Amino acid sequence: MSAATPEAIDQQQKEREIKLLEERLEEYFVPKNVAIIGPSGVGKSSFINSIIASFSSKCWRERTKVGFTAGEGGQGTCHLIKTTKDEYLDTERQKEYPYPTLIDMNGFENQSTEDIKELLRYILFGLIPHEHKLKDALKIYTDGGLKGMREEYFMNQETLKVDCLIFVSSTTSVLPENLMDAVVQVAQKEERVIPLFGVLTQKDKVHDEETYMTKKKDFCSKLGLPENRFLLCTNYCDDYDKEKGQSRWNQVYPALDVPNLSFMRQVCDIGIKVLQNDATLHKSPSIPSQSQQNRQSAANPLPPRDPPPPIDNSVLNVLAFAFKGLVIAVLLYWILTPPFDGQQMVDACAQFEHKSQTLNFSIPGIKNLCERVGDVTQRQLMTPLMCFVVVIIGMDFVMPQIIRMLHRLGI
Ligand SMILES: Nc1nc2c(ncn2[C@@H]2O[C@H](COP(=O)(O)OP(=O)(O)OP(=O)(O)O)[C@@H](O)[C@H]2O)c(=O)[nH]1
Ligand SMILES: [Mg+2]
Repeated sequence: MSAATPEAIDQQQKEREIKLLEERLEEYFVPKNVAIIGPSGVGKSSFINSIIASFSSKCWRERTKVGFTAGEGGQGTCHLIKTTKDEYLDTERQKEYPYPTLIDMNGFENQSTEDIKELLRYILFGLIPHEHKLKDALKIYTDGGLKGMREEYFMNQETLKVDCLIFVSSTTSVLPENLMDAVVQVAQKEERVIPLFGVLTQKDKVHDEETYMTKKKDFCSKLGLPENRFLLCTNYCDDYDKEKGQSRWNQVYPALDVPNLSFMRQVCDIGIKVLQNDATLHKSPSIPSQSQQNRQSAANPLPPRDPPPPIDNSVLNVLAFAFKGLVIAVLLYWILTPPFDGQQMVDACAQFEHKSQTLNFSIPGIKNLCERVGDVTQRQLMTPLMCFVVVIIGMDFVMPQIIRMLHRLGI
């Protein structure tokens, strides 16, 4: 019997890794939102494409654009781009599992300034929508400061709340320590704590083991990463194709996929989750725009007043539910009102009863009707109807809290 080739062994390992990953994914239903961050050109988009290729048995495909963004005319990622499992998976069988939604982005220089941290907060809380240009957000800061940014983004829905953050750097570039500081500060030290992972790309360019080990140590200690949250990888790229003498668009490379899959098994673990996931970004009081402020101060140079207190989201929720209840009650009242005057019916029944007693006669149909006159005129129906409305609205309010509690308990 001939010995298995290294390629066949890699292929077997890849299949085993996919099986292990899917066993993890079986433990929950909603895909995790996994965001990839790092400075320009370190291989973030290449890493996302490599991860997607590792999930596939066919070939690598360009799912998010690769290319280093140098300056304004650069070729790389400019927008926040999400790629969902339905877009990247090859088979219907795989789509039944909650494979993660991968979020690619660009626009972060090696800085730990207020604008970078603020933008990062919005991203982590899901306030930045798919295909939004991140450089625009930073431009808003340049033009209108923190107030301008808040005005622009605070009212956005939390549509893409990040469950896990992967910081990417490369073995060949200087560690972006300032950006790493900003990420640790915003993702790990604020109320909502997001699991952080780290990737060093360009394993193929590591020639000096000692230099690499020093870099890896610094990278992991700065981000506070244990071994299971770190990956050294070679991405699917032109250099690797050249080395193999093959083209990635015709195949996958199981040797590259195996470590990626093993890493993604950690990322997708249900146990590695956000702390204080229900915390909301502190929404400060509405701030007038710069031009409004200028106009106001020119026309009316009053001393600044205390800002109004922030509107609590839960108060808004209660008001919304109360309004909904009111609308349902009014509609029910309108639908159930009989098409005749209830009071006239009551009077007629009283006269009928009086006459039937004095003249000693009875008409059974009318007698029965008059006995149920309260039902017909709704008086007795209103109390159960109101109870019904209160219970329905109460359930609307209570059910999300119960589901969230069960979710937190991991049920
Ligand atoms: N040799 C080698 N090259 C890589 C590797 N990963 C990425 N590259 C190359 O690095 C360049 C930049 O890769 P991208 O994936 O576009 O980097 P990015 O971080 O998304 O860049 P921006 O979107 O501009 O921030 C490309 O030419 C890739 O082919 C790797 O592991 N090894
Ligand atoms: Mg990119």
